[in-house]
Amino acid sequence: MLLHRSVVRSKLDGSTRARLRLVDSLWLYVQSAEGNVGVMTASALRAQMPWRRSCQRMSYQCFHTTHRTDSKEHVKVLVLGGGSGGITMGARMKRKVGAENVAIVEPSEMHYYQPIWTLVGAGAKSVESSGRPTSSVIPSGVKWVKSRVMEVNPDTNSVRTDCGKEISYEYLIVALGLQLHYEKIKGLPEGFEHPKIGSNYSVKTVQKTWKALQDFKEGNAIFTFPNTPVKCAGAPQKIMYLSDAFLRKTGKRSNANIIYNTSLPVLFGIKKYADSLWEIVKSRDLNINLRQNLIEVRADKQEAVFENLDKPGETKVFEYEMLHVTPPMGPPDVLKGSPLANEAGWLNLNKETLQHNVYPNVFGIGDCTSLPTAKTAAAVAAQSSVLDRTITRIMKKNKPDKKYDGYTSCPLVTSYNTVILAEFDYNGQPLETFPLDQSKERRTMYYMKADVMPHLYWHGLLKGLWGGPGPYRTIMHLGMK
Ligand code: FAD
Ligand code: UQ1
Repeated sequence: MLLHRSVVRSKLDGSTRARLRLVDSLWLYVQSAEGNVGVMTASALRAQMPWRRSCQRMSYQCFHTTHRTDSKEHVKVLVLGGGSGGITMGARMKRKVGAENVAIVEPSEMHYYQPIWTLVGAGAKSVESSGRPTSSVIPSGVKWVKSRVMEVNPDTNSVRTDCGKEISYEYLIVALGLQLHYEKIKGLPEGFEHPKIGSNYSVKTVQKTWKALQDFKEGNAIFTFPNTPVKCAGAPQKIMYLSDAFLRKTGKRSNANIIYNTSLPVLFGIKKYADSLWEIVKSRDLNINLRQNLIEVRADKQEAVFENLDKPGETKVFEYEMLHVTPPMGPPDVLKGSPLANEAGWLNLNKETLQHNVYPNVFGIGDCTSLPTAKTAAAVAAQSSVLDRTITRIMKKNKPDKKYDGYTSCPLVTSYNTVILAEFDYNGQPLETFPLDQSKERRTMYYMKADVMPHLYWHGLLKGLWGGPGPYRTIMHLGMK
């Protein structure tokens, strides 16, 4: 159960037996002696509990069980991470080897459909609609190991969890997602305790975006894109288009200077869609500054500091009335420096088969991988059907025969009723599902993004029944060149 911060505070008063667990550098899950669980910021917690000043440096503690369990278990197929990729592969592997032979390691009580956070930040959907209990998405009969993986030892085919459990496996599927690094921006994450700042990238801060937008009076509305790989590279600018539309709708647009400060040298990586986006940007009077990287937020003064990536040492301070932060991102800590990672820390996979380049019984899917394509749930869908096939072949001692082409998709929300549906492959070539020009803003695509995709996610992808639009693309393009 998640409790409001203030409730957590009151529950904690006098409760020295509260158990704490660092979720990221900002948020802590807190479990009081009565067993209630909540989240609060690290700084708020330090203020509450001076005897725990070092909590930010605390090691992870086993959260879900009262005592550490130094035990051993074995499973045929072990899945690390119960996000989009992990649940999807759990469902597919259950069909392959039987539920009793599959386990998923995932610490979170809630599973979120992250793509809808773009619309939550703009007030078009509720945050509640984005989450379901993890227990409800774990395929029935599959074991849910409610812990965090702390160490992966592919040489001994085993992993260790924060509860001290050692789990050995025959086949390992790594689906750990990526890690958000708000703390790499000076002044964050504490800055989120102030108003006028939000971030659609975390369930903790997405409603703050909507609040900042509603409270907007006059001044700069600034949207950022960091100097790292990100998931859904379109999301940092989708919220800008939605904010622009909201301010127009509420008659405040003439008071607003809308600015998109991006670390990238381009607005969007695929020219066909970038051309359309530049047209929109020009027609809606949006200011795009390339190669500008957010390095500091002075939330008390409503100031954001950017470095010019082309002129080292040159920084610029912007005042803001609203700031949307897309945080730096990177591979999960547990992978970085492990034998499974490449030099950059991402899971070292064969980009066509999704089999590990060094350990043949290890596979991966999604944001944690080295696959050189845009990190999206749409990519996870396409990867899942290839990975299913690869693992099946490997289990039968055959060579993988199906190849992932890098398919990924980004529904670029450009207003409260239009979307440009970008779809492309490893070569950056458009790979469009529908037999029409998807670089045009379309209402049908908005409907698909807002109302169809969530169903496809919960009832198709997570059940292992949706492997991406590949087969439909072929049918829809029959008879076309
Ligand atoms: P996740 O779904 O993030 O799952 C990773 C899981 O691993 C998490 O549940 C986490 O708790 C768990 N985990 C992490 N560390 C450990 C550990 N040590 N031990 C055990 N478990 C661990 N995609 C689209 O296709 N279309 C969109 O329009 C779109 N829009 C987006 C908008 C926003 C604002 C965001 C944030 C994302 C968007 N995405 C979109 C991206 C999409 O949500 C991700 O690409 C997708 O969820 C990746 O799946 P994954 O399984 O790799 O990672
Ligand atoms: C998709 O498959 C998918 O995963 C379920 C998404 O994530 C939410 C998407 O945003 C998109 C666009 C796809 C691709 C599906 C079609 C029908 C083009």
